[in-house]
Amino acid sequence: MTASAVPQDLDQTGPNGDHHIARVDAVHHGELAGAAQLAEIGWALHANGFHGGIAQPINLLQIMSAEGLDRRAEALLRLKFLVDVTLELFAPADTTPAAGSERLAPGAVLLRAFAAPQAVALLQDLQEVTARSPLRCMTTRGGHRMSVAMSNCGTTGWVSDSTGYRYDAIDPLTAACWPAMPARFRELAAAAAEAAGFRGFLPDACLISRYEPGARLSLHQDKDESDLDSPIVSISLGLPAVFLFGGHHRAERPRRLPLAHGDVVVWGGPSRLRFHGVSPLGDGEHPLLGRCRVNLSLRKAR
Ligand code: MD3
Ligand code: FE
Repeated sequence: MTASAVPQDLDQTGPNGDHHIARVDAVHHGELAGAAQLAEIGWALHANGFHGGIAQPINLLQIMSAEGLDRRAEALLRLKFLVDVTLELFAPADTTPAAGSERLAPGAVLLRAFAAPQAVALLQDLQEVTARSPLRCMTTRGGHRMSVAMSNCGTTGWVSDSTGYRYDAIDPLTAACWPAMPARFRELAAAAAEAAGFRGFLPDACLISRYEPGARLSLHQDKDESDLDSPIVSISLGLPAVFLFGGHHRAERPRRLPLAHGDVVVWGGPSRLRFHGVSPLGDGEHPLLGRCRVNLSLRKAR
């Protein structure tokens, strides 16, 4: 990468598909809005609150303060490098577009890497959401503390406490409404649903789940939503997990399905009420998220 290539790179949509577009897009935000946005992207890359990631915000803040805004091109170059290196670590060099789709069962479709090109932008959005409604481990009806930390965005959110599960417009932690659902979440979910054959999916709730090594989700059904005709769209980011895809009875042995960064699964139709869960997360280090996996599950709850 050469310094002179930077401004052009920033303004162009390159030839190599979605992956490149994502890079340009991520940097473009910074170019448009200057220092504050650059720092924000740094935070998104670092994914503050998700622990680790190689692009530490301190790097960007140092760049900004040491070199000042007159050195913005230089700062952007270095930011672009961070983004490139980060993405390259998990994206195979040439590919991403039109990630293949795989039908898992009637109504259940796996879209490999469907969200990968937008991962950085999704994490930026997520950062804003969790700044207002932080991730927290909820309590189950049985009084157990969940190993997965959760939050929500949208007009309603899934909550669990010792009295049981429900959807609620109010975050019990902040006593305020859940943050609005970022348009990008809604649009990506609608596009994934459409790709899986579900037209006009309009989610009103997004459950955000953070898994750290050892965290797991035992087999369960999602049936608190009043609209069971709509699918649930699930976006996986960060460390890979083994998803347990069961049947219509708890006793049925689940199929083990590895889900990686950027994978999107649409669960609808006859698969909507299947039992499912997540095996204990294995340890590892993801370039964007560090030692964790984040799942966004978009629902029509009302
Ligand atoms: C499969 N989360 O939060 S994605 C959950 O990967 C949850 O974090 C999992 O299950 C995760 O409730 C799975 C969402 C999901 C939702 C509904 C389903 C998967 C589903 C319904 C049927 C089959
Ligand atoms: Fe679930």
